[in-house]
Amino acid sequence: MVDIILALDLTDAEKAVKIAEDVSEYISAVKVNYPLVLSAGVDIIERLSEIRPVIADFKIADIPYTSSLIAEIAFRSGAEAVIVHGFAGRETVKAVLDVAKMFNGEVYVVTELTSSMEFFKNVSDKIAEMAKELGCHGIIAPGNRAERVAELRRIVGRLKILCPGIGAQGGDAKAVVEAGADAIIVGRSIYNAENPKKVAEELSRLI
Ligand code: 3DU
Repeated sequence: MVDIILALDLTDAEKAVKIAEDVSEYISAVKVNYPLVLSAGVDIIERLSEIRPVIADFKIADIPYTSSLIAEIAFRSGAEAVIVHGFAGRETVKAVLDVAKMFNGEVYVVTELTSSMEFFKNVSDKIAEMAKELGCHGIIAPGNRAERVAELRRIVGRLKILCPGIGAQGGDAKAVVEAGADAIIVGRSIYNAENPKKVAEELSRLI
C-alpha cells in the first residue's frame, strides 16, 4: 500500500492542526518543517502526533554533534522520524541514527532535491548507497522525476522511498508510485485546497 504524508508548511498552528484533523483518515503521517515549527514552537510536534505520527523535516545538515542535538529535540518533542541531508556526510547521518535508536525513531535521508540538480548530480546515487549501508529507514527521492525514483529504488532495495514534489511542484502521483515510491509527500495541493479532505480522498483513491 502507498501512503500519503501530509506536508504541513503552514505558519498558523490552529490552521495546521485543523487540516491534519480533517484529512487524518487519508494520511499515514504529518511532516513538519521549519515554517511551522519556527512560528508555532516545537510543541506543535506533540500536538500533531496525537493525530498522526510526525516526521520532523529539519533537513539536518550540520556537524555530527549539532545534528545529534537537533535530532534529540525532534524525538523528545514526539517526532517518530527525522529527515537528514545525505550530503552532510556519513558521520552526520550516523550521529542522527544513534540518537534515533535511543528513541526507537526512524531516519530518512534526502538524496537530491526536487528543485535543483545543480550540485546533486554526481552525489545522489552515492547518498542513497550510504543510506542503505548505514541501515537508515528510507530516503527522500524527487517525486517530480519518476525516472530518478526508479533508479534510486534499484540502489536502495527495500528501504522506504518517500517522494515530495507531487502536485504543486508538478510531480505525478501515479508515475511515482509506478516507479517504486512507498509514500507521496503532499503539501500545498492539500492544505491550500478549498476542500483539503476531498483532495486527500481523491489522491488516496488514485494511488
Ligand atoms: O510542494 P509541496 O507544497 O507539496 O511541499 C513539499 C514538501 O516536501 C515541503 O515541505 C518541502 O520542504 C519538502 N521537500 C521537497 O519539496 C523537495 C525535496 O527534495 C525535499 C523535501
